[in-house]
Amino acid sequence: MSKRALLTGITGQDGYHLAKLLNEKGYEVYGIIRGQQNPRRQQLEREQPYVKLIEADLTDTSSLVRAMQVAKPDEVYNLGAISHVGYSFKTPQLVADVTGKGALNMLEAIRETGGTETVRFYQASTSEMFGGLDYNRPGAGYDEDALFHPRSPYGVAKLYAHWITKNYRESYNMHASCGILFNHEGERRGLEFVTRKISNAVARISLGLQEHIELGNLEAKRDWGYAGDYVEGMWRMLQQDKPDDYVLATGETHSIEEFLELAFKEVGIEDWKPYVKQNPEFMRPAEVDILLGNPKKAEDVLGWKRAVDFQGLVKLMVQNDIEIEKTKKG
Ligand code: NDP
Ligand code: GDR
Repeated sequence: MSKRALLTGITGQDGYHLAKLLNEKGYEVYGIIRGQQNPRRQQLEREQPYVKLIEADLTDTSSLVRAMQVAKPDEVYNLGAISHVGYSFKTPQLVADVTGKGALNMLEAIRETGGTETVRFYQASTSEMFGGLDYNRPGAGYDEDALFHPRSPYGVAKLYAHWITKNYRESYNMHASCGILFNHEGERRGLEFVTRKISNAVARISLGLQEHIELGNLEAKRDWGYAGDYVEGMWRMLQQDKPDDYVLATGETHSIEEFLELAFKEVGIEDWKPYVKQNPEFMRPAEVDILLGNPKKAEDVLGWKRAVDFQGLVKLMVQNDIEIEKTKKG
């Protein structure tokens, strides 16, 4: 009998990679999709016809209960969220409802359908729960025991989701694990995130389709890995006998400027500065200046290690966007 998995956030970056991985592992994959006409539905149905879609919304527990009844999953991966940190300052209450309380709604749907002892649950926690090294300086990077100090409505909502997941583990003996994932990127990253915004702009500039790119803070540093590597870590967490929390990260940190430099070099441009304008619109009311993760526990216990390095990631993203833009152009 093949295992069954239910994913929220199926139309997002990680939903794509995780559904692909689970399908390759022989799972029956179910995904919840929201909205009466989700613009990403057609592409998903074309590219991943093996995913069975169920209409539901993280803010509507009754729809999640129905999704549980239809999918009858062995594993639930809660990837759904309003995930853009900058946007969370504009819609903080919505973000609390979806990104924070949505996790509680999913946990309750599991309980209401009798899955407390049988269903394994993954919560997509984040490095945004830490506040940047100025606030809390673990020399070797943030690990599972580092102090939290979220700096955005998104980070605060995720911290609630993180703790309610731990609480359900402790209260009801649920197999519920949190992956504290540092930034992970790739071909499927939304264009609103800085790495994809840059790789897309660099591709278009190199093809003569765009003149410059407007960005916010160029000095921020992030621990950037490849999304395809990180979904393997999520799956491994749910295969452990005991639930637990794990950091997934590369253990390296790089600035936006470093990303720009490598991305422009990939298309033969040595000096990126004339192509980049700073726009205060993309600055945040509070910033996380630097993130660096320590993935030792995941490496030791899960045997997980990232495969794609920073240089490889930038190259992969720029080349992917060049192909996409060329196809559009031609
Ligand atoms: P994306 O922004 O690409 O995807 C978010 C998903 O959530 C989309 O499928 C979206 O669906 C869905 N969603 C939004 N609102 C609702 C709702 N009300 N009900 C149900 N689904 C909803 O995120 P990623 O794939 O990059 O990330 C996956 C998860 O991991 C997120 O929770 C994110 O916060 C977290 N995370 C991501 C990291 C990263 O670097 N990528 C790092 C750490 C954590 P729709 O098509 O309807 O908009
Ligand atoms: P982040 O990713 O906030 O780390 O959250 P994002 O790519 O949005 O920002 C990274 C850094 O780049 C700076 N920046 C800009 N960001 C965006 N989006 N657009 C710009 O034009 C721009 N210019 C500079 C930001 O200020 C920031 O310092 C991502 C999301 O996937 C979260 O859901 C996830 O939890 C964390 O990663 C880990």
